[in-house]
Amino acid sequence: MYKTASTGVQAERLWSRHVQMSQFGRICDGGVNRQALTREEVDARGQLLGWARERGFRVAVDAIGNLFITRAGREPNLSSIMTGSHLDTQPAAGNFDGAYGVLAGFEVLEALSDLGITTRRSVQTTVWTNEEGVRFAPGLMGSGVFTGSLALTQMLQSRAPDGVSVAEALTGLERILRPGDERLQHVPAPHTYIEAHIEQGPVLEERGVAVGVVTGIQGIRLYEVEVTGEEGHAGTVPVGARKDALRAAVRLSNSLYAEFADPGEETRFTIGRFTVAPGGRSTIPGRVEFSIDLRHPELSVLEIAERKTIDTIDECNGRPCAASVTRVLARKPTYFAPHVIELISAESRRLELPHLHLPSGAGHDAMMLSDACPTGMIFVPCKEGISHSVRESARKEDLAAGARVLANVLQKLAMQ
Ligand code: HGY
Ligand code: MN
Ligand code: MN
Repeated sequence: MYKTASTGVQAERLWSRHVQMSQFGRICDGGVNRQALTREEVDARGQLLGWARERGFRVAVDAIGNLFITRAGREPNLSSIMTGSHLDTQPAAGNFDGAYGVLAGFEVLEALSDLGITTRRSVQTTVWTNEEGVRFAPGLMGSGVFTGSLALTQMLQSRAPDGVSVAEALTGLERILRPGDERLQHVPAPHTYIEAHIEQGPVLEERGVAVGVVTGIQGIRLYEVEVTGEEGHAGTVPVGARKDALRAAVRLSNSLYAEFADPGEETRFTIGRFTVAPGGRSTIPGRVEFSIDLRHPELSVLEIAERKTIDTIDECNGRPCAASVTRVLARKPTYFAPHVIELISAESRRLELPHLHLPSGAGHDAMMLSDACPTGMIFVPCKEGISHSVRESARKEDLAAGARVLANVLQKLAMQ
C-alpha cells in the first residue's frame, strides 16, 4: 500500500519545535536575535542535531559549517532530495524566517520514519550557514559556497564587526558535533532542492490561500560603502577645514535616496547599517561605513540601478572625503524549474489546499541552489506579511499545511 508522507506530518510537533527553537537567542516580545555562528545559533543547531540523533539520522558538516541531516534511501549512491533553510536571524527577528524551512524539513524526515516509508533516494534537511548576512557579509554564504558562487577561502576570512572571522567562529561548531559525524570537503549536488519559508509578504494571508508556489526570486546586489575623512576636535577645527566623514556620508545617502525615490518604482533600495567611527561625541567623524541592499525582479533594471549607485558614489568621492564602494553579492533574478513549480502545484491540489503562484521579494538559499539543481519553494502565510521584525507571526495550521505539501513533494522526488 502506498503511504502518503503528508499523513505523518504532526502540526503539534512541528509547532512545539518552533517554540523550543525560539528559546535560542530570545529577546523581547517573543522575538529572537540569533546571528550566524554565535553561541545562540550554535546552540539552536545543537538542539536540532539532538533531535536528529534521537531518530538515528546521519549528521554531516561541510567546510563552511552547513549541516546536513540525512535519512538514508534505498540507493544511497543516487543524488539526494534536499530541503532546508537557515537558523540564523536578523538582529530583531521572529521565530519563523529560516527556522520554518529547517523544521518543516525535519518534520518530513520524522514523518517518513514514523510511517516506515523507505524512499529510493536519500532525503536531506540542511541548515545553511549565515543566510542573513548580519554578522558576516555576505548573506547566503553557506549555500553560496556549497554551489560554488562564493569562494570558501574568501568567506572564511570574512569578519564580524568585533574582528572574529568566519573561520574562527566555525570552531564553535565542535561543541555540538560528535566523533561519528561526517566532515565533508565536498558534498555532491542534490537531485532537487525544495525550500519551505514564510511568505514575508501579505499576499497569501490577504487572499486566504494556504500555499504559495514560488515562481522565482528578484535579483539582489549588496554593497559596502566606505567614506573616509579626517578626525579632529569638535570645538576647534573650523568648519571650512573639516573633512567630516559623516557629513559626506549623509549627503551621499540622501543623493542615493533621491535617485531611487519614485514611489511607483519597483526598485528596492535600502541602507540597513550605518556605522560612524571613532564615535566620540566631541570628535569629528573620520570614517563611515554603510551597506546598500538593492533589488529588482529584472536584471536590466538592476544593472542600471547599480550604475546609478556607483556614479553617485564616484561623484561624492573627494568632495572633500574619499568615498568608495565594494560589491559583496550579486545575484541575478532566479526562475525556479517549471517541472518543480508544477509538482508543488499538483501536490497542493491533491491535498485540496488553495494555492497560487507568486514571486519572492526576499532572498533565500534556494537562489543559490538553483545554480546546482532544479529548485523550487513553498510559501506559507505569515501575519500581515511582517518579517525581519519581532512582530513576525505565523499560524500552526498554516505551517503544517506547507509541511504536508513539502512532505509529498519530497516523497515523490525521492521515489524517482
Ligand atoms: O535578505 C533577504 O532577503 C533574506 O531575508 N536574507
Ligand atoms: Mn530573513
Ligand atoms: Mn529566510
